[in-house]
Amino acid sequence: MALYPEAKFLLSANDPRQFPADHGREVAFAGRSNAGKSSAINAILGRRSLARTSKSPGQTRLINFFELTEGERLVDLPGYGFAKVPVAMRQHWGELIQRYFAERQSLQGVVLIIDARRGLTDQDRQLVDWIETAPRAVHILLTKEDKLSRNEARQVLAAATRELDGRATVQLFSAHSGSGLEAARGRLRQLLGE
Ligand SMILES: Nc1nc2c(ncn2[C@@H]2O[C@H](COP(=O)(O)OP(=O)(O)OP(=O)(O)O)[C@@H](O)[C@H]2O)c(=O)[nH]1
Ligand SMILES: [Mg+2]
Repeated sequence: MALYPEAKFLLSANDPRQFPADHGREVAFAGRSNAGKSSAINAILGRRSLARTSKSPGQTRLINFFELTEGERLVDLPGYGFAKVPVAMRQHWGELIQRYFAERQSLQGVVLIIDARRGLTDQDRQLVDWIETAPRAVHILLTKEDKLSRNEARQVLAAATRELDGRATVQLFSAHSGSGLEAARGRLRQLLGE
């Protein structure tokens, strides 16, 4: 059975005034453009296409809120680091995400999606700093593990664990093969305080 069988799309926001009421608990999914955020959300919720995925980067342009149960939400943030996006739009996204992290009281934790083939980038490090403007948990999914050999996967995990040095929990994941899925589900429930 799906983890949250009643999960449904709530609204898209382009401006903090459009955010749903800041009550209850929510967990946000963040990461570079095309890293696999929307795919991870669908895999974790066991729903084929609740969050929209795409082969071309920069598809999630708004902050998308999903309701899991009453008072529990999951948030799909727009990806960063996509060079082809006009500067003004990139700035707008940056400000939107930064304000979201700075102001959102109901935000319990962030699942940071990182393409395991790239590892952590400077923008990912910057994001961890923004998230930590309030005391919040960060859980990292090193995704697309299916694209790596076992040995490569082990090395990426070791390097990320070493670098993060306790600031975040980290695991390997694949939305396609389902590896790491149960661990990610367990961590999501923890972050939501269940
Ligand atoms: N091999 C593999 N491909 C994946 C995996 N997860 C996502 N992808 C692919 O990566 C591409 C981007 O996935 P999305 O989930 O749309 O990525 P996103 O981070 O939401 O992208 P934006 O919304 O554009 O920022 C798609 O072509 C997916 O099929 C995975 O675990 N393994
Ligand atoms: Mg997306």
